[in-house]
Amino acid sequence: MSEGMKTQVGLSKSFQDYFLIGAAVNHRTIVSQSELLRQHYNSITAENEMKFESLHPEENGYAFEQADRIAGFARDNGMKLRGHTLVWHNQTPSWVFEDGNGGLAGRELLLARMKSHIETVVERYKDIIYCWDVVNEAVTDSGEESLRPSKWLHGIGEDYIEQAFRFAHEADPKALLFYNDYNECNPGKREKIYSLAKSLLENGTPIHGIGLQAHWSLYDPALDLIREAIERYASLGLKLQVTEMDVSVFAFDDKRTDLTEPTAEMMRLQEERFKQFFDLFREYKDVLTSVTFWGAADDYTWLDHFPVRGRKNWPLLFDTNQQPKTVIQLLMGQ
Ligand code: HAH
Repeated sequence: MSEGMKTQVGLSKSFQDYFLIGAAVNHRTIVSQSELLRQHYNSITAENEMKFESLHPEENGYAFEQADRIAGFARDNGMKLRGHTLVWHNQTPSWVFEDGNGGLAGRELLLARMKSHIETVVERYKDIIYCWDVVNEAVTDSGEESLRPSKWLHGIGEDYIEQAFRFAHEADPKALLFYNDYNECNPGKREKIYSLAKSLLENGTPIHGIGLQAHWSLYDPALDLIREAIERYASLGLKLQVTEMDVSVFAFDDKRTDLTEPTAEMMRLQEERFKQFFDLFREYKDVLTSVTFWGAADDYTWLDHFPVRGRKNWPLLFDTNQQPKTVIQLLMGQ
């Protein structure tokens, strides 16, 4: 066998002619799931370690250690790294929005802080991070308003999104810059995201893609709505990435907490859904450049706590023992 040839075939290898296969990792899972990650994934995203509150907890102090470890894991293993995320209303420390005298930071101060944060972080990882979620979740889920009321919007104004993309582009002109959001297939929210991206393009903002988080379930969204969302976003000429996929075994309003393992019916439905999603994704390989899961295996998922406290979920392709679910054979047999 020639040098460099992989002896073990993995999921990402099976999809090498289509798109990258990624997983969110954290400082624990790059240890506890390292073999699984190496075998099956060719892209990673830091679940929390590159968010504002993790990297920049105080104005004059950055904390790079855990993010550096994740960047190192990607470098050591020849994996792609997605950056997540520069500007978001959550997991951002309160000092950012304060003026230090008991008042709120004004527009110029906020813009200066945003610029300096983006420059520092993007420049630090520009050798390995090839794309960034520049702005996360800026759009409302429902109602007339398009932009979510947030401290960024309130303090800077509607152009905060465009400013963030410009700062990121200046810091690394080669990085691909994404707008990322959830409920991205809901027709009402889809149109708001579409209009936002369209107006950014029209005023010359350096945006290159839309991230579809894809926090889905056995029941939602319907396949037709996923296809419509892909078509709609792709019509802007932007690249698309599935950035945070998981397939919850519970319907949105299901609050049951009694299960210690998924039912056979849940696994059957999940397999069917994954199969449908990947058949669809393959059809769009020219616009869809990466499919990232928000975790690598069911032994760790953020959905174990959210939105029902203490309830376990089984939303990923590998089980709690990091063994492939049966759907993996179907996906890899293509
Ligand atoms: C995502 N939000 C975030 O982008 C990601 O950074 C985080 O780790 C998990 C999920 C999804 C979301 C949310 O946080 C709250 C309500 C709905 C959806």
